[in-house]
Amino acid sequence: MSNLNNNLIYRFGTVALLWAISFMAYGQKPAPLLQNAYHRPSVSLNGQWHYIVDPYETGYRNHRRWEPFDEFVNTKASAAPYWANAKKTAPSQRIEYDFERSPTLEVPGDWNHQQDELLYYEGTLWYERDFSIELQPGQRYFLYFGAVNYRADVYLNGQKAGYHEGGYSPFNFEVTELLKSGLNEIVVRVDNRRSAGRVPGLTTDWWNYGGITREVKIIPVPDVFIQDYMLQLDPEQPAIARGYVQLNEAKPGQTVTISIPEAKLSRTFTTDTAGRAAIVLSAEGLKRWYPERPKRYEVVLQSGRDTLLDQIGFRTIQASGQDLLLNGQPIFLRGISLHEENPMRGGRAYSREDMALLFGWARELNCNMLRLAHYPHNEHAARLADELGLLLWEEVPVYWGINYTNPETYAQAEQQMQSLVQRDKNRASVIIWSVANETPREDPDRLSFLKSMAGAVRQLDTTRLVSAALDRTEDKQEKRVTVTDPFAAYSDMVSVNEYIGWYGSTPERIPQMRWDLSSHDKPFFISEFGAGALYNYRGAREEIWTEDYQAWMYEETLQMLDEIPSLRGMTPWILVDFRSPRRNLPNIQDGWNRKGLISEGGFKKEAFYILRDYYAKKAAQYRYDIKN
Ligand code: GCB
Repeated sequence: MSNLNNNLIYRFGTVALLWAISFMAYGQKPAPLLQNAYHRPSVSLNGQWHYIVDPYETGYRNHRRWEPFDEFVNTKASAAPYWANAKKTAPSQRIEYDFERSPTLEVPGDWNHQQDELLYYEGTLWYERDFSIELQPGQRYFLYFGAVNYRADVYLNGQKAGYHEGGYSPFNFEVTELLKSGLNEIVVRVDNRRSAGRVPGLTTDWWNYGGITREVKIIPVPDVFIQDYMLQLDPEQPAIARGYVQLNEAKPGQTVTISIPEAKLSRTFTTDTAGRAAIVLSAEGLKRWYPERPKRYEVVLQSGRDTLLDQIGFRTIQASGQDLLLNGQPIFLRGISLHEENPMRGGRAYSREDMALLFGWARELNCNMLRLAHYPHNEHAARLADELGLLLWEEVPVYWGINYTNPETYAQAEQQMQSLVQRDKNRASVIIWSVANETPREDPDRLSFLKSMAGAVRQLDTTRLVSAALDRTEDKQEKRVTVTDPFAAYSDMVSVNEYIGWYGSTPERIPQMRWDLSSHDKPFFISEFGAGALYNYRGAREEIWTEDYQAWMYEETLQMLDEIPSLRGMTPWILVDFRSPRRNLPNIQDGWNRKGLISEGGFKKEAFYILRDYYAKKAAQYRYDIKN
């Protein structure tokens, strides 16, 4: 064989080998999400992490071929990838990064608010820290992230644990083989660039906070452990709580015990060949969860060496004709929309305290409900809402013009929905899964996209309602408003973003509008309306951006909406002013969307009190007995 041929075979073989290795190293997706990671004992990796800003991806890609080092570099032999976390060992050694001498950022936390020069940064940033752990025999270990926006590539001791996409979803990797007793090094590459195929896509009306925005921890579990469970009242037979427990292994004949000690309930079930045990419990003696009496029970799940605790409230939610029934009784949702942002500190909200601040304001507003817009919020939100008695609408960022024809975009959207349902499906507060916000109704691809999303959610959870925030249809001549979006037919509650008097007209127009919802025999919900106002800017009510204009808009809108017979609730836009790179009017917006009822400094605007009083009236109108 000629040298040339030999050379080609050699080259081809090398390429194939590298490709095979790269696939192993590069292709690892997260392990199935642990149910109730919240209550599992863990080792926290929160705190100060070193960081390197890397806009040109020097630590990630070959500078000529622009390929990720993941695909062809053996970390042991090369210091180039930043995850090698190389340290100089000889005087002449050239290494052009050094985590140890780099500054630090707090985790959890977005990078935008921790360093002035990172306020608008969108790109790659590397995080690194050391930690110590003592491994126990017979245990498995998972590395858990509450959320990283948007893509995370995670390396433990120089090896790739895996990658994850989706900026608001929890994920975990099994790292039993990568961890060692004693000192370990973790490096995370975070990339928060907007892109057309991502979810959300290129544009949003909120800040694209980057970084490890939620907690990081290592969770030990026994060899055989409780991977997942669900326990909810059966909406059709509310005297029964149903669900399942799924072990991580497909092991039949394993026993699983569920107890609710306070109710003196305890039953043992046996797993089938899939390692799954169907659960049926009598719920007759259980007090129901209501916003006014958010009763939760401690539930203990035990199988083999694994024991898990949860706090679960029991309630039903149904749409029946034009009514929403909570525990079988009609309810009106006195809501408000919310972004996951703590304006007082600045940046993404991530802690229980952050959520307590926001929820406290919502309670002052006489709310019994919140719309967590437009993406999954941190887990404290649903946990705290369970505790305080606030109902929740939870959503994924299928927002405006994402790519409705790209199968990868769909897979990403469904994945985000699945992990949200997986995380929050045992929370009494969550009553609505929203699959989208303001998506183009005329686009048939979008309709198939949303229908598939709704189908996927219903497969995972049959105990809650599915909806999406749609656009209204306005006949300008006739002054008639309808909902013609075909997705309304697939939604359990017809929800629209309204904005008459703000977008396309002024508030004088509001009293002239007639709503025609005769084609929808479903509960009707206003998922948004609002007007921008700068706190303490006062003037004539016709003067845009004044508190007076916003207050006028609220008065007119509430009067108009109150006339709609099927209206069963609303979440006006929005509780607090929030940062948005789209809002550039000097001295008024300065980078903030001003539709908040509260300013970024925590001051209440006039419209806050108008909505508060309206909600007090609605609460009196929709009284129900707390029977059980
Ligand atoms: C909307 C969007 C929301 C925006 C809001 C606004 O309809 O759903 O994300 O922030 O309008 O202020 O324009």
